[in-house]
Amino acid sequence: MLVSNRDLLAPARTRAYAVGAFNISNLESLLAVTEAAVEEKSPVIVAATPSAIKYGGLSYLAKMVRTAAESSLVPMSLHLDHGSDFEMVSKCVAAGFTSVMIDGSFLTFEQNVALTKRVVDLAHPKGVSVEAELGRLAGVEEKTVEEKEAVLTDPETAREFVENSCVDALAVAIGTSHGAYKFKTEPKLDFERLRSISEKVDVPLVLHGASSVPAWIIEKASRYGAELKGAKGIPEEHIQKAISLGIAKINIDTDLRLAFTATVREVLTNSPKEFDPRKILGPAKEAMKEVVKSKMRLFGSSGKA
Ligand code: PGH
Ligand code: CA
Ligand code: ZN
Repeated sequence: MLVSNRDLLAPARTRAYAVGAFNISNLESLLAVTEAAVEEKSPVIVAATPSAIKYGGLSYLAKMVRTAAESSLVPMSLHLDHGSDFEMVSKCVAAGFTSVMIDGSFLTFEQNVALTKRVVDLAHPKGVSVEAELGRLAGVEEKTVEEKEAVLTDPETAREFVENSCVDALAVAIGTSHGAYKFKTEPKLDFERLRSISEKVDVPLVLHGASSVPAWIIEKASRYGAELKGAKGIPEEHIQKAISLGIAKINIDTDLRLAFTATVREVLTNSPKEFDPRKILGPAKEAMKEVVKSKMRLFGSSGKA
């Protein structure tokens, strides 16, 4: 059965682990996430962005995830990631999503509160939980957010935001960004800011843009022709520290894409006679699954299902 993020995240915050939210857009990525959760006995959040929904179809994705939840016996939620507007959220709630994010990070504080509150009023009576974003992450989203447009989350504003919007979880900006190119120099997160937000806000906090961009995946992809010079992510120690300071949900997309692409390239290079999609996508799914499993161990959610 699908549960809401509220059900998944409440024990995570009090027991100092985090639940991974993994972006899916097709059968292979969903199988990778589901099989990883079953093998790790981990709660899991299956996340779909508006662009994933455009790609896979709302009804296809929602029904596929429902099937995954019915056959897997681990607590799973179906979450709208970076919901763009009220209409998108309404459609997803109607399609059976158990959790939604409304991304008002480009609005003013008042507009963001008002939109989030409107989503909360729609979602809560249906048992659907709501995540909002305060501050603004840089990087690849529906449209790219330039570095100079990024805004870190102010702790006192965060307290006010949660109080006024009645939101269930808050995505914070502390120096991460979306995509494979997070830092030009050394990785740096603002842990003091996170500590202070954590003290003021009692809903679970969410870390977006949390992919580590592992060197070994970049090397493998590059060996088979990928061009990913300068790719850099969040070191795993930073992730653990963030969890200890109150992060209870961690979003991962880029690392799955990289694992998928590196393996597709490897198979196509090493087996030029192969043309069965299952023989190409099957190994790519396995590679994504291994990444998801290692995240669950890193986040401490393994064995918590
Ligand atoms: C994310 C994913 N999705 O909402 O925040 O971030 O690009 O670091 O995987 P990454
Ligand atoms: Ca945003
Ligand atoms: Zn995100």
